[in-house]
Amino acid sequence: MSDKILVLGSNGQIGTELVTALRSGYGSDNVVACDIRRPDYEIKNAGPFEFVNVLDKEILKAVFEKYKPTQVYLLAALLSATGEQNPKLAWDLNMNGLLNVLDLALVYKTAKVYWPSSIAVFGPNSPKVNTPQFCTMDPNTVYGISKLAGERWCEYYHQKYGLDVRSIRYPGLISWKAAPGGGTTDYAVHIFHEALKKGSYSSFLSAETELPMMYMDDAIRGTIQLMDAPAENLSIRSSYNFAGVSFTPEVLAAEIKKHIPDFKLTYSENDPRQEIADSWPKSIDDSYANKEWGWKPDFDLAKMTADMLMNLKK
Ligand code: AKB
Repeated sequence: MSDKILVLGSNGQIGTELVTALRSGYGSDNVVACDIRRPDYEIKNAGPFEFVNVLDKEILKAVFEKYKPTQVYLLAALLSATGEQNPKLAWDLNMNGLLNVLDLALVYKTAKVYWPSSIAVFGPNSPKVNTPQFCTMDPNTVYGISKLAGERWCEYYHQKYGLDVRSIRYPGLISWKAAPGGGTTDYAVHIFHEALKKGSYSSFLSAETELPMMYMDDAIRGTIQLMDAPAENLSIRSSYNFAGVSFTPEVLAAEIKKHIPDFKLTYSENDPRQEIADSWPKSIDDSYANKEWGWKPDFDLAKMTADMLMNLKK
């Protein structure tokens, strides 16, 4: 039987690129993009699309019934900054969306489910440098709380019901194809657009705020690598630590200046996202991902910066 894949939340920053990558591996007709919003032209015309709200159980069930997916990627979520503006909606979407999908995956015997977690599961009392897979986790954003609870549910469905659910704790993701959707790490995408457009950028995070980040090419490759890994190699069914590069706004600006020498970075003060960033790790220890499914990032800061600027200029 050939694979049939549902990508729920296909229009977001990750979904836009994941759908394209999955379609090139599994064939366009076998990857169904699903979102509450109209898809962009490229995705709509390259393969099947369905309007799906993951909180609408009837519509979600109808899509499972129609396609009988062998794999489901659930990407629909509210991120850290937007989540703080609407905590109840963030909890509802991030938690009940996940439970709806896990339940239907059991009913329809979906072979594998993918659900993204985040570095937001860590909090002020987690170790900041090389944050380990297992440590104190006291997230203080609704997004982080929902991701940590979601991780526990994923592990629970695996242990109790044998569901093959896999997950990664994404760092901030940097990409040029689709905009990020309301996170604390978004400055690291905006900065590239503004550097090219205006030659300057005002960062909402302070000069020395170091955060774990990753280029989208690495994130997509790692996600598919985890989903392709033999189940018996995977000891973690909550979510894997996953590292790319770590940098501060100041260090990123210095790298951009190598391409745009007149680029100027300034800083805005009193942004609520600063407090969120201060509660997150600076860098991540991803040795479980490395040992169990061979994870190794390909893009360092210099390579990522050059690739971003080259593609955005086009
Ligand atoms: C956010 O900033 O909320 C996200 C994340 C790190 O999960 N990019």
